[in-house]
Amino acid sequence: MRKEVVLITGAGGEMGQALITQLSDSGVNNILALDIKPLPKPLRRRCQLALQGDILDKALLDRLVSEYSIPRIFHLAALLSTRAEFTPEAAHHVNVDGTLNLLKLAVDQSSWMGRPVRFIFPSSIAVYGLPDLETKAKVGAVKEWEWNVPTTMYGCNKLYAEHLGRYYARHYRQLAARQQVDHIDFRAIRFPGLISAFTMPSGGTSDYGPEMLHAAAKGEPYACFVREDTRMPFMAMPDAVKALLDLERAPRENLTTYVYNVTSFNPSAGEIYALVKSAFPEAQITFKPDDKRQGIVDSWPLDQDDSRARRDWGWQPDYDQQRAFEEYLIPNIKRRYAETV
Ligand code: AKB
Repeated sequence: MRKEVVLITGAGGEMGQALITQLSDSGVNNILALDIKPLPKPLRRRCQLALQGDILDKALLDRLVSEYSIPRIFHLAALLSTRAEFTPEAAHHVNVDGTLNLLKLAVDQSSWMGRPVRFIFPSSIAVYGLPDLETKAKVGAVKEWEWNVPTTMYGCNKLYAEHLGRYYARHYRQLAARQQVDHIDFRAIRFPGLISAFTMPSGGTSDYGPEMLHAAAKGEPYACFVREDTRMPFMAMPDAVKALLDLERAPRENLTTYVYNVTSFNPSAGEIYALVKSAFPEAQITFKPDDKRQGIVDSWPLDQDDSRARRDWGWQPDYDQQRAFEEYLIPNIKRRYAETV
């Protein structure tokens, strides 16, 4: 018999690490972690199996189908927005072809198990694209169906992957003599920028928030690559994991869409600076906007309207801005770097 596992791709990324920790703390002991890089040792211990491998490696994915029963997939692997602009075609491979491979794996799994596979997909604020700052200020919090005209390869990839998920969930092989629907129970969340106390992002464009904070805690100088008045939504990592798990647990009949915005607070870069400075008065932070990366953040909305998530599956963040900084970020970051100094 095949062993039942929860598959997490991109397991070594920021969200993957936080998700593995939360799942294993809650007693889940059958995690199959997949990442292109080796998983840090403390996390490996929390997984049934930690595989180093590529989501583009179809032979590897076929092997997983033959060896494991996989009713739940958290497909987190992606190349983020800044990195993707340096190698757009490679990003397309990972973000789109990789997702297609995972959707196909889910279809195969579902055929073997005779029930739908729950497929949880983190999408992003990057699927939105606003033409200029005037429009950004005017539209405020965007709804899921508005301004779906991304300017980045990553944003295009995430938006298309959402459509692929919807297609596989509802229309897959629609001309087949006996179309089998309900292969995949696809659920996606459009996240804002994320801030973790324990890990650092890499390759994203919302990275200025966490970078400013971690640099201050380490006593390193930091030049913020966006203007002080730049505003976009952020979320503390525990809330991001909570969103993934809450949506995963939500009864299907309550869900009215495949894709949900979630958000919690939306500080300007100057406000993040003020919060960081009050916790670390010695922080050496300057603002040195990079026009190109600035342009990407300027194209993202200043807030996301998450009323659908609140209505359909009771979404509610635990951390507003004050609680995120005072109770989660600052104390944990101080402890973390005090231990390593
Ligand atoms: C990025 O900056 O690319 C990501 C995102 C907003 O999805 N953090």
